[in-house]
Amino acid sequence: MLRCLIKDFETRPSVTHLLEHPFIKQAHGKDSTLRQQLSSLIKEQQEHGCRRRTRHERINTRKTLIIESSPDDDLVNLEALDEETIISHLQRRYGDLQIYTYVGDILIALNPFQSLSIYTQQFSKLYHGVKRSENPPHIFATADAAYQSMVTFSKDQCIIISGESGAGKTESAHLIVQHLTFLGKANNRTLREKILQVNPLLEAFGNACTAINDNSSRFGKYLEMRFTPTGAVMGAKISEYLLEKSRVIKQAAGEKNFHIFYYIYAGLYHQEKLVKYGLPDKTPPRYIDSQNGKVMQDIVSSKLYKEQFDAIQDCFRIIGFTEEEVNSVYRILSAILNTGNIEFTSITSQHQTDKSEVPNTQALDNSADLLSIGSEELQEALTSHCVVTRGETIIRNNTVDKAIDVRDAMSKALYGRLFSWIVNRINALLQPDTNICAADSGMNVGILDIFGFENFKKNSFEQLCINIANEQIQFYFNQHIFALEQMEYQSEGVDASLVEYEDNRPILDMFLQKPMGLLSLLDEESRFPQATDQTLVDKFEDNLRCKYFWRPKRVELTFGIQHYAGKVLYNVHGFLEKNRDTLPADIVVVLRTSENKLLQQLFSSPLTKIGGTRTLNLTLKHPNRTLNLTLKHPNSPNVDTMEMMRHPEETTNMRRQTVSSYFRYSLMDLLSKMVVGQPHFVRCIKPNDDRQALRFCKERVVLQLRYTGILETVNIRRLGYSHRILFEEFVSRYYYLAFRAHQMPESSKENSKVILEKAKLENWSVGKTKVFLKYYHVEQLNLMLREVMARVVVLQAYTKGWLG
Ligand code: AOV
Ligand code: MG
Repeated sequence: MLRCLIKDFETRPSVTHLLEHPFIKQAHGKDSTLRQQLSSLIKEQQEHGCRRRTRHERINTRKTLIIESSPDDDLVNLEALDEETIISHLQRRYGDLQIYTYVGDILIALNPFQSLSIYTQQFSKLYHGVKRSENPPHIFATADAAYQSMVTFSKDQCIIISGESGAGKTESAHLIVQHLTFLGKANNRTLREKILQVNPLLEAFGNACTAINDNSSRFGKYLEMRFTPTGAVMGAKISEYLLEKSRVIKQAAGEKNFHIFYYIYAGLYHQEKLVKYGLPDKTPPRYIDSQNGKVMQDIVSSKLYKEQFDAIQDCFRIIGFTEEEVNSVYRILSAILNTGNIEFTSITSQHQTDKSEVPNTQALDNSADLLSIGSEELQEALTSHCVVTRGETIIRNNTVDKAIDVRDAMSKALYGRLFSWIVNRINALLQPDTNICAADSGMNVGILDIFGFENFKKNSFEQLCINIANEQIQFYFNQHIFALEQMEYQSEGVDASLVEYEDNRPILDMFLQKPMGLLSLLDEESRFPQATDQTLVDKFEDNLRCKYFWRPKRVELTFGIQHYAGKVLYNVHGFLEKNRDTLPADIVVVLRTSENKLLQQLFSSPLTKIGGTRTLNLTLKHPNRTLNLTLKHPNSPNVDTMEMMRHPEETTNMRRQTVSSYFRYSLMDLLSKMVVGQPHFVRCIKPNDDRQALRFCKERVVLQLRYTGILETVNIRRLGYSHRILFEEFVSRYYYLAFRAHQMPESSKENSKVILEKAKLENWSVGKTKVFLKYYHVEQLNLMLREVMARVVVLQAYTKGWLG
């Protein structure tokens, strides 16, 4: 059957070269009409030129071009395996708008920077339970592989999408969710619709325009889709990681705040509701005015923001948020914008020095009103703080600078907690019925979409965390693709060529080791009240003596890191404060007095005592050696307790939790989720930095292929055995292929061989305890198994008389 790759004729500058495509060349019989169709398309193009057509013309002339999958689709099939061959191959494919290419079971996705018509229902149908090689590579095929594997073996799956900022991870994650909802057809249409609204809603709150990507993810997201034992979608659960809260109060030049602020401003402006939310209609609030007033024009004139606001309203409604909840969300967002507009002046009197006050209380009053708290109490909490010494409570004044810090800390806390609340609420609304689907049923597909590697002109603490997270994902990839596989060849006595790869473990150790890793040093320094940016960077320099760290001579307060993906210079300015992420107890106390139910919830979390450690042994195990992924972390797993509340009387015996210790915990939590599932990797590549369609910048692509280890991956996929299955598991999985259904053959090497021979597979190997398979074997076995199972079910139905 022909499989098609549909392309809009009008978007193609030229299709002449496609006549050279091997499939088109070989077309015969019925398929030769394809060649004719293509020739007429080209003729048409030559006659009409490549001008942009009108919408009407486009609809009338829309043609489809049909291309069969080819051996070219997988880099493993290339004859020569040098960098140049791989790159020209990818370049040619990209020119043909074939953005996807396989490396065995791994998918490479080149960002097309234009919308393609290959994600329709028609394509979803194509990529449904068929062999990968039957269709051209596609993100849907990866989703299908995960889904089929889950259904066949009731085993959790995990799709890990990686790539640098702007490479296409988030788009890929959407497409995977779209295809999984198609595959897991629930009778419950509403549920499917709800799941499809999750990403747009979260992106409104967690994504923002950066210098690299207009829709850059500023948080990490692990979305688990849950299915019934028969494979119908049942619900979803999101885990969020490390939202970049600092963006709420300040954005780098040319960047913006989180999308939602612009959406609500535009939406409320058009609904003439700005007054209700205390938002000024002429001058934009400081937090969203990084472009000196221009933003107001944008907001008012942008149809897009207004449409997005309407879309977000729909998302909330479809997912099941109540009107009251949504209204509370808008109130809190507006309160944050008003909070940012509170200004302070310094007053000095004889007795009190450096006291601050709020000269114009308009913004303060608005904020207090929206948060349903007293305006005076709020002012008090911003301009002073309580300290307890020897059992006595003393009130101290805040300087103007301190008051500004407290104000901004409050805004960040409000936004951070609101975001976590939205995630928790979505989880509650999309929770599957545990009677049908147990949480640990093995019927989950997790999709990881984090913030990609970043290297700006100026990089701060946020970039450090983002890049460490990417470092960790790269490590995970290496472990799976190289380390585990090769260790097993050796211990099982299987003859396979070893492939060398760049191990980024030393870099990761430099960050995460205790007590001398960079994050520990940062934590230690954060505990000293007298610490400064200078003392911090000196401490790094004194203690981090390895080739991945250096201190540039002429740039002050800066250090450099040689990451797996390149060199990055970090400026330590603000590291300590960002890491401490202090939220004064006085603010928490006043926010707790709110009459707003949602706000009460956000700040009602109980205090968690920190101290002691929890250890998690990740299951990346090998018979001879457990991979050293044992991580210890302060036992503070609750997002709601992320920002510690420090009531003066409760500060004793408690170590404050810092962002970096929470981050360390988050990484571990994420890994622990990922390792339970069978991984599927999608490597997104950014073909150019100008976001131009069809521009393939060789140097940029080569760099990404190098640091992601694609060349080595091609090698190991060609030479190695990506699937190693214990005889016991192999026989119990596949005995249907060689034995009768009622026979229960012994789980032995011999029986494993019988099955492999009966299945007519070649190039496999057997070790001491395991069967060693190439990536394509598993797919073949699973397909055969599904066919046999289907026959068995039909047979049983006949024998039982169900089918007459
Ligand atoms: P990212 O998630 O990898 O960056 P995105 O998924 O946001 O990158 O992609 C960036 C932009 O590239 C999108 O907004 C689209 O315009 C375009 N794009 C990506 N993939 C496709 C596709 N398959 N089809 C059409 N356009 C695409 V970041 O979150 O910044 O790390 O942090
Ligand atoms: Mg993203």
